[in-house]
Amino acid sequence: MVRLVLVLGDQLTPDIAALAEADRASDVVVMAEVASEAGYVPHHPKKIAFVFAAMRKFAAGLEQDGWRVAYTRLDDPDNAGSIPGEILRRAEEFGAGEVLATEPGEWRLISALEDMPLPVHLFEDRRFIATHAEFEAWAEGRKALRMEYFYREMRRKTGLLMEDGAPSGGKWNYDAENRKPAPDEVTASGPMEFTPDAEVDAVLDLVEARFGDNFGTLRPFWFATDRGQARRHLAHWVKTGLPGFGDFQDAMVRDEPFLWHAVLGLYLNAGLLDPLEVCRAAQDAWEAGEAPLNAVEGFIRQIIGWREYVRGIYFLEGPDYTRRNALGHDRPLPAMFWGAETGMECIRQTVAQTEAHAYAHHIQRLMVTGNFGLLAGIDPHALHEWYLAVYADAYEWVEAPNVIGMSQFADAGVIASKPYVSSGNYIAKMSDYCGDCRYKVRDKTGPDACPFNLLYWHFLDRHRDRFEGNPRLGNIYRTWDRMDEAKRETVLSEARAFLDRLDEGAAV
Ligand code: FAD
Ligand code: DLZ
Ligand code: SF4
Repeated sequence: MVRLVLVLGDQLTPDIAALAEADRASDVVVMAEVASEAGYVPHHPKKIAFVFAAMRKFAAGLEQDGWRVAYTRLDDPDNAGSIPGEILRRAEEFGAGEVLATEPGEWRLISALEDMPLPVHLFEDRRFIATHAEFEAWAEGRKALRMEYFYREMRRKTGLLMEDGAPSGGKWNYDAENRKPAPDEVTASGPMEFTPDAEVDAVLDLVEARFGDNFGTLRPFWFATDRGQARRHLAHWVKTGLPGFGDFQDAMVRDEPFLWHAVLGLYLNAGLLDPLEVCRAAQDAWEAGEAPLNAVEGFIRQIIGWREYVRGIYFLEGPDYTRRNALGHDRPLPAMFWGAETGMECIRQTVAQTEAHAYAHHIQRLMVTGNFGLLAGIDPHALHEWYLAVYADAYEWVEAPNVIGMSQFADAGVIASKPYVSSGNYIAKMSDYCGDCRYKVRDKTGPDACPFNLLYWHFLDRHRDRFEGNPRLGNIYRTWDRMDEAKRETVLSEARAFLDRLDEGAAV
């Protein structure tokens, strides 16, 4: 009997579980560009174009390898509009009685597949280092699920940067040498850019016609769209970006969106690159003396530590995770997140480059937009949907733990031991944004006070009951309490006035 083999837009890996279980002589691969996936949040046009172009090229590669592929384009008149709809249509067309699928990275699609009226065999996604069972076993009985300990397990499992059972260089973590402030000169050359070929161009036209009104600039489009290009980008970055990766990992520089960052998340998450191949390329560079250990360890930790850890949390915590709201925040997302005018230069820079490239680096996501969202009490679900829409590397399994957990503390501390909040000082130290801002980062109150300075205390004050006892925040509450009472009242009333302006939809 014919079986259908489902390959989703972020499963573009030749030996993905469902393909590995299938028989190319008799089974039919189903791939579909569908309105439901392209529209469940208003994805950035560059992200949609990347997914569709990479899907088309991957399907062509499968056909060359002898697979029968039933590929549906978005504008096919028979397009059923959803993944379940396409499966049913193709099952009827080919007389198929069952489906082989690799577990999707989102509860929404997992339950849609489980509810299908024909048998769907879901295979665990093997592109990750930790299996679900391994993560569950690690988490079992622990009071706190801290990434650092999980990361050490992953080092031992993969053997990356390990010598005779001990970490290379004698330390597990070289972060103390990383995270320097913004440099005077940016010497990294940025990601490798690829000129669209005719096939990619056709996708761009389609995306422009159908999703041109979504937030985000489609052209120039420069992403890699197949494995060969993604590997060339990786090799380029290992040479030009990796050596400076650790030092300037947290720095932010005006009009420099990429700095030394890898811009690999979108390729890893779609399946064009494998996490171990990427880590081995970094390790090889260290062994060849081409990159320092602090950079290579820091990078490998992001991939086999953070990336695996957040995935483990997503599946451990269950389908309600994106609805968590431990702090009861309910303010709507401000228009400046969609590009509306703002005097806050750090937000303007971060949103403008997000609009242009569907990219912002970690510290911009965490300490600029995320920090603002948390301090201002923005609804975490609205922020979750925003992050899911605007970044080319965003899929729920990786985005939600970062937003709901790490950035918004909406999971009540499953991921973060304290909320990632800061006043304007942190942004001033790590970036050159403040010099060009309508606000003054040194002003703690008054008409020009940096909004982060006001909102920081407002946040701590309104959540005092929850955070006062946190050992990492105790000193900060003591500083606040030592402040003159009149000054504290001025800070809080100016913060409230700022939030009122935000609620009125005024440009801030
Ligand atoms: P680099 O900074 O060069 O890091 C290398 C790689 O490490 C990344 O490509 C990524 O695969 C991995 N990595 C680093 N940090 C993390 C992390 N915290 N979680 C998972 N992987 C990590 N990452 C996504 O892949 N998709 C998302 O939707 C996403 N949303 C985020 C939302 C918020 C609020 C925050 C704070 C972080 C988010 N991250 C997300 C994590 C991180 O910011 C991105 O992986 C990174 O910025 C991607 O850029 P890069 O490839 O240049 O990464
Ligand atoms: C992100 C995305 C988009 C924009 N479009 C499609 C699509 O048309 N067809 C498809 O199979 N996958 C798409 N994807 C990726 C899915 O949304 C992704 O598989 C789920 O979010 C699970 O991670
Ligand atoms: Fe951002 Fe405040 Fe600096 Fe302006 S002064 S760029 S709002 S941190």
